[in-house]
Amino acid sequence: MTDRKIALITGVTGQDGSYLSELLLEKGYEVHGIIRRTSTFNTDRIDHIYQDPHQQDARFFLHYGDLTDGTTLRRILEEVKPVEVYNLGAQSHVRVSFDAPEFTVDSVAMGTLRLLEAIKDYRQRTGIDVRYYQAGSSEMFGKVMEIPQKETTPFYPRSPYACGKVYAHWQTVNHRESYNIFACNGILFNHESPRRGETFVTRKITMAIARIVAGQQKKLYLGNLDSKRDWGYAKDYVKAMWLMLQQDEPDDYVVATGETHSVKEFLELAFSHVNLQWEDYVEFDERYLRPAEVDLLIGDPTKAKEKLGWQPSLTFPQLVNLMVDADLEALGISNGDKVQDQAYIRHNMRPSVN
Ligand code: NDP
Ligand code: GDR
Repeated sequence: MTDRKIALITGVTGQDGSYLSELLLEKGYEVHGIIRRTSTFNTDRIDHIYQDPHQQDARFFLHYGDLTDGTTLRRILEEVKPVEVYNLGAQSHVRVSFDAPEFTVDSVAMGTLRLLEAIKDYRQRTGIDVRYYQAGSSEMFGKVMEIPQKETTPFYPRSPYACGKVYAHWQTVNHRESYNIFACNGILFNHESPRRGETFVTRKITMAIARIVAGQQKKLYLGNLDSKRDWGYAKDYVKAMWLMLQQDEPDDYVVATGETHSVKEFLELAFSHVNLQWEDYVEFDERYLRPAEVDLLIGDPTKAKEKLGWQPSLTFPQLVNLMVDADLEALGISNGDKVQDQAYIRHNMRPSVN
């Protein structure tokens, strides 16, 4: 038996799972993550913290499992004996959720129920208290009912993904109220980073910019440029998850920056960081439109600030620049001057004057 805290994370291979693992390891936790078997490796984001489990002092372990497989979730809980469980696993792409609604809802909604039920039974059998974090989303607010959106704003989900998250939210509240489980819902607004999945709009843009500068891509095809999002930095947001589970009482919190920007504004800032004009590269493709769009998200993080002492650390322009620079660096292009030169040389374009 060890004295250190043990945490279990679903979705450990994702953007947030990787940052949360790093945070918990820094805090001295033993961290267990659930990964899915895939035909190609999908552990890029956590390879740098992977430890050989045979190592004496190993504190990071991976287990095969899936939120659609309740038996395995139960077995992993029994084996790992966590005191904190972070449920980050999901088919998390909103557009894709319209194409694969059943799988999306199975992982997002039923997956949450399976995990909560497993925790309930595990706690009853062992007497070990488990604190639970549910990865809720601003997508649950969907159609604008109130601006800014806060914990009390009514939900109006606009996609299978968001409908699944609303179910997961209320099921989490229900397990808290029915069985006295320390269960928290984080209602997190969009959060991005250099580890963001490559088909979400921010990363799609910053990767395209790097490729354009490197001469590997000519056009960037996007859908709706008018929707507005409250974009923050993922590394900050995983801190809020952890903070929620360290409070005296379980509760639900909006985590957001309190600012909103359109996709167009993101494009403007990101392209101008490398002295290019987005209008020269971006083309419309209707396949990226959603059957129902969420037009405007802007969160009110007052409760998280006051009760958790949480703060975002980056401004919107800093986040955009950080992401562009990281994608440039991944292609071996490291600073603004070089960027301007390379763009000029490879495309024979005139660098923009502003
Ligand atoms: P990612 O898409 O980067 O990661 C999702 C993770 O879930 C991956 O590890 C993925 O595994 C795993 N996963 C997918 N399906 C299953 C399944 N059936 N069983 C177990 N695991 C599964 O998401 P993020 O890291 O960006 O987000 C983390 C969570 O927070 C998600 O639940 C997301 O819906 C939610 N969220 C995200 C926000 C954001 O802006 N990033 C905002 C609000 C909520 P694999 O690598 O094998 O695909
Ligand atoms: P979102 O993020 O749907 O808010 O969900 P995404 O980056 O996919 O879309 C943001 C906005 O950009 C518009 N858009 C495009 N989106 C994508 N992916 N690809 C495009 O080519 C494109 N063109 C325009 C979209 O229409 C949308 O308005 C993310 C996910 O991480 C969810 O899991 C999470 O719950 C929410 O954020 C909060």
